[in-house]
Amino acid sequence: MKVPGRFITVEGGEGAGKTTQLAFMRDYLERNGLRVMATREPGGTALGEDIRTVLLSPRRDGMAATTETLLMFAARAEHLERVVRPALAAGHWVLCDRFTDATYAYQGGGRGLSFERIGLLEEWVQGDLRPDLTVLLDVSVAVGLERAGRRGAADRFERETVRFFERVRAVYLERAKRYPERYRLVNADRPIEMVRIEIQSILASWLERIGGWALALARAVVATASVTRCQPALASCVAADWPAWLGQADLCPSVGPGFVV
Ligand code: Z5A
Repeated sequence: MKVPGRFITVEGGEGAGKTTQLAFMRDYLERNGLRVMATREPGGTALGEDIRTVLLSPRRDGMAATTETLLMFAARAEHLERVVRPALAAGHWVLCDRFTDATYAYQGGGRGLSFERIGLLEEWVQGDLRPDLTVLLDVSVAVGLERAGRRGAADRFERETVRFFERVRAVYLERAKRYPERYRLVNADRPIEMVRIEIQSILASWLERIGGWALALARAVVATASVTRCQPALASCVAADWPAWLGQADLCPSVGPGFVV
């Protein structure tokens, strides 16, 4: 029987609060009896994290938009093959900080790469895999940049202009309108707690909607899972623990088809 893992992505501009809210989301889903794996893009695998370092390094200033896009999808291919698909197949609910919507927003909107080309890569790398739910934290550019600015040295993206981030935001909003079934739009200009409460209510009604046998089966999977050596590494992966988790994943080459319940 197919195990009902679900794929949830969190998107938003610079400083939208994705990392902060993703930790709350994970906690909420786990309290609802679900097995959750949190991850991020670009990254989520040892190779993906190396690619991320290249992509974010200010030393790579001036990287061609095509190169940037292909690197995003190279990291994604690795992430899907080694982490996301196996986790979904094993019944995990995968919570991902950014996914392909970010490519449409940043490389499409921000850099001006054609959406058709991004669509071709999406088909090639993902096949028919798309997020089941995408929470878009919409933050005004000034507020987001101010928050991100508190963090110290800016990465290669954070050095972009306000107009770049306005284009990114516009594409996210267009996509939210275009895919209302999948997207939930949240005003992230508000305080952390208010955003958290709204996301919790979104998750609650989404769980309610899924309901029935799918949710019961997902919970049963958690209750009856026979834990393999690799599973704790996946299950305990939280945004703040990426380096630790990646270290463990490296020790677990069987995170993949051998990852079974
Ligand atoms: N990128 C791409 O171009 N194409 C792609 O396909 C993909 C990614 C997948 C790295 O992503 C870069 O990769 C990203 C796009 C590009 N570059 N940019 N920009 P990332 O997600 O790792 O990097 P990020 O967007 O820079 O994340 P971030 O700045 O860390 O933002 P965040 O995770 O959304 O925010 P946070 O860490 O939760 O919060 C930031 C600070 O604000 C922190 O001090 C919080 O306490 C504070 N905060 C959060 N929420 C609030 C609220 N509501 N009120 C007040 N303060 C808040």
